[in-house]
Amino acid sequence: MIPLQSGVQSRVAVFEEIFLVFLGLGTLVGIVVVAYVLYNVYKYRHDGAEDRDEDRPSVGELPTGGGSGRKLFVSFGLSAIIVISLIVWTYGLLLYVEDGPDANEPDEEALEIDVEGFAFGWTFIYDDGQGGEFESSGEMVVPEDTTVWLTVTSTDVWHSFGAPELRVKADAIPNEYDRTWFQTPALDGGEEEQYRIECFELCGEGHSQMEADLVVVPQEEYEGWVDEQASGDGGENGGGGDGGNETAGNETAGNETAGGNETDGGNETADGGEN
Ligand SMILES: [Cu+2]
Repeated sequence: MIPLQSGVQSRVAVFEEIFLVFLGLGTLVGIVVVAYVLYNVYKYRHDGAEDRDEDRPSVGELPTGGGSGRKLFVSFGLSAIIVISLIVWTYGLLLYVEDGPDANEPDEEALEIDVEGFAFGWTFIYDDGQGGEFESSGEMVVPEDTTVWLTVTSTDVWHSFGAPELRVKADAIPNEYDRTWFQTPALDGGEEEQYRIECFELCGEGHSQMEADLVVVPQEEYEGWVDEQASGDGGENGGGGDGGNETAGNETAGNETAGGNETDGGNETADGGEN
């Protein structure tokens, strides 16, 4: 799912790159260190002879370093260069993840979706393109090869929106609006792809069922879905009303139990800024 036509680097690709570079360098350093240790173990092995090798180190002896500390200086300098470049490089990539791919030039094609967490489910609010909006409950449908921006909040207690496979996570806190983004993959042969959305903040007894599907579909299919949603019972706000036009039968079950727990909200909103 890495190849993208739009040339936007996805979060998945960024984190994979960071992981592989650190894994590669770590492995390299490990090999050098272990090889050097083994070389010395072999060089100074006990061969039964009693003669004292001139350059054999003895217990408690301090290393003297060759060439007036040049060896030490070079190894320190090299390590510093590697570590500092890694920090700068990683920081740059993380800034890209923070700011999004359209930080410099706004992406007109980007899709905006508002996400509302509630005990225990997710509502996705879309712009219908005609000045109105419609809701999808339990299923976030998005077109392929597109940058999707989310504004995440909660209507009751603290939740955390996450789509692990897309490396997306955002706080869902009442009256706070956390922005995050992800890039949908270009679909191979028009087959839709599905990812899971979960809650990552223990929020009550229904927490572990607080899931939704993120479905990536071809562009035309997405447009058809938007028309269908917008013309269906668009504009209706009742929580129960949305369940009907969705395929997400299991999600509606979760929503229903939410009603009874709404009162929990009071004590949760009381505590101020965490993280
Ligand atoms: Cu939760």
